[in-house]
Amino acid sequence: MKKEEFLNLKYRPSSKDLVCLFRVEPAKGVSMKEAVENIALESSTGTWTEVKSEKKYVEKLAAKVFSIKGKMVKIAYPEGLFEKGNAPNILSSIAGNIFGMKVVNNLRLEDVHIPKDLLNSFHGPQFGVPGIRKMLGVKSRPLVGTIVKPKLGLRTLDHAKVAYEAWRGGCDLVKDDENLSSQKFNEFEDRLSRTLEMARKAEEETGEKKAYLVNVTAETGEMMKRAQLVEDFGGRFVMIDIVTAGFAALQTLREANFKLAIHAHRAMHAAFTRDKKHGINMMVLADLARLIGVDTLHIGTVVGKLEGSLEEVSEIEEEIEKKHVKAAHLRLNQDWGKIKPTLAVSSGGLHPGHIPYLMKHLGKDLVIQMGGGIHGHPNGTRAGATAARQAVDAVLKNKTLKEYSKTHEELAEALKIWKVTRV
Ligand code: RUB
Ligand code: CA
Repeated sequence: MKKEEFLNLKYRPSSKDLVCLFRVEPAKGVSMKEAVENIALESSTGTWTEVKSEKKYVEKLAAKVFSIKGKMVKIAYPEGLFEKGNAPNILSSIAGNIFGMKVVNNLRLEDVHIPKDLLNSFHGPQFGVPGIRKMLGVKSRPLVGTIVKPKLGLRTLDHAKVAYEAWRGGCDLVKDDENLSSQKFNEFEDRLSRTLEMARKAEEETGEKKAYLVNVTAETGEMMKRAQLVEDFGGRFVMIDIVTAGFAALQTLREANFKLAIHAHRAMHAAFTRDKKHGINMMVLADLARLIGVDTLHIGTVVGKLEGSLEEVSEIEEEIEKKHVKAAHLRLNQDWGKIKPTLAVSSGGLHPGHIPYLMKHLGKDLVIQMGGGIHGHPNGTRAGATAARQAVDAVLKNKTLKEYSKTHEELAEALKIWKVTRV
């Protein structure tokens, strides 16, 4: 097949096509036409030269560049190019060799639209937003979570105690940090049993449901053994670092159908999502996470310690939480059909003073998660968790944090050291 045949601006994608939105910057001396033809062929059926082994029937599977607007390019991929229910396989085509091609100076995969049959070959979240709310008995307010800090180094009993204090003070969720697995100072099984014991104690004392998001990230076989332990010990949740563990591992975990919700941490994503010209937009990672089936996913905070604009973070939240997603700034439309919504998590550098901003811009279907912003409270973890819940209550009661802190001591103490972000 000739290179030119991979470009057809008259082509209208069918409902069976997977569509990708790319931002393309051709290399010096290379035309846009040349660059996009090469992207389409390398990411579907072609290679750098025409081959004699080609058959007429292969042509039907060729990708087609059908829209070029400035640097933004849309390519349609026939569904038959992909194996159903195989996330790594999809990525090896649409996010594979093309990033290293010499014909492009920069190339970024901004979004992907997944056709119905391919979509339905994945599990999607087991619980989703309604399932998580039901599990925790929280109807409409944002959930409050924390990460046990120091992120590494705490011994098991101290870890469990910090978790207890956080739940007792008002956290719904307590999670491990992304780099805690089963190090010598805090081994998995002992941590799991001691921390779940504390969750139960906090549940009895507060009358609220509590969840421990224990990190099962490990070599796949080991990860599965750990997830099984969580189920056996009566846990409700596991967490996994979806980028470092990989999409295949995530599929294995999801498709085992443990009676456990899956929390997705995205550590390492910024190595390929941060550069606005090259790599992969967080939107694509969010699509894959929902498709494979995580129940909660980190999406960014806008105001916290890590990078991400309000526009980007809000668009990602819509992508994972809505049933019908309209095309936007750097987003393609998507009908999620039967796939449940994933609950968005804002985390990273947050404290109670950020809560009015987060609830105004990201709504109530949100986990507000703070590590330093709870354990750094002048009176300790329990007071920190209480201050976070008070900040949520203040917003729900239409009060400013300043007003509410007059009658809520923990919040008042928090606001003495951390400022309120303007809404
Ligand atoms: C939270 C923390 C998490 C980040 C990850 O700790 O460091 O690992 O949320 O980033 P703290 P992201 O609340 O003390 O900052 O959520 O952007 O993936
Ligand atoms: Ca998408």
